[in-house]
Amino acid sequence: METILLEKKDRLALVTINRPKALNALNDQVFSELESCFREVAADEEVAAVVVTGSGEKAFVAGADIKELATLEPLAARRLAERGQRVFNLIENCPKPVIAAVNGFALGGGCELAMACHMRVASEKARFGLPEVGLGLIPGYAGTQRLPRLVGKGIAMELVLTGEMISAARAHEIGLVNHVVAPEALHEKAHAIAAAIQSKGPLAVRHAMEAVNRGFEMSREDGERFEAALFGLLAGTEDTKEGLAAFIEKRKPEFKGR
Ligand code: CO8
Repeated sequence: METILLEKKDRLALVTINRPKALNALNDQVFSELESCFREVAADEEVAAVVVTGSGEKAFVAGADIKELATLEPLAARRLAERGQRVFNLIENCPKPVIAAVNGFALGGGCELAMACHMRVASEKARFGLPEVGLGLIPGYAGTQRLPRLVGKGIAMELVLTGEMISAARAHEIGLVNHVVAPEALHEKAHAIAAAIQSKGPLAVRHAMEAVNRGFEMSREDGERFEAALFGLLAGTEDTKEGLAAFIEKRKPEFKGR
């Protein structure tokens, strides 16, 4: 892979979008490689969590590659949007928790990529926005769908219609990011969240993610039914028995992922 760096260490996969000269803009190659990368980490039993970040000091991802967009006919543009949505859905549905470590500009497709991750940690230097309307476009990688779900319809509408760029502090205030930290503490914070998750029962983590993700798109009643079904499934596993026994015996659980 040329545009994505994939490093694995201590059960954590670090995925770095690596086109720093173009502020890590998402072109066709980035999408292909991002897709392969997420298929690999999803299938790798040694990987328990994933952190996604951008290469260089300046940008997480400054959006879709505008030079590539400028050449597109309507049908090709629609196909490109659908393909990007598919890849971002793959990230959202990754069975391992995916944390965006937003180190700089997260604009347009970059903000949409961060929103497709399960959690977002931002450097104080990060900037967020969906500036597409200023280019005569609209967000095309599900930004119009994920942003209102994260921050509410009114604030999402304002950000989408004005294309305004907001600070990390404002992103935190509206619930777009979970934490804002000093730039030098960004990876440490993302890794600490990943480590906290890694210490828990892996099957429970996977089912909890599925309950939140899928339940979010269902009616309340269906979501509760789905949660109860997953709860029942888990109850038959060795991990659940181990977790409960460890509490009663006042010791640390040893989860095996089965
Ligand atoms: N695409 C391609 N190249 C880019 C992009 C981009 N999104 N952003 C920056 N670059 C390139 C610049 O062209 C420049 O290259 P060069 O040195 O060859 O001229 C290099 O990166 C550095 O950028 P700047 O000189 O502009 O750096 P500044 O520090 O002056 O500015 C900004 C940084 C503010 C981030 C500025 O680069 C900028 O505004 N970038 C564009 C941000 C943007 O509008 N993003 C949204 C793009 S549209 C989108 O994401 C749509 C998603 C849905 C698509 C659906 C599929 C059809």
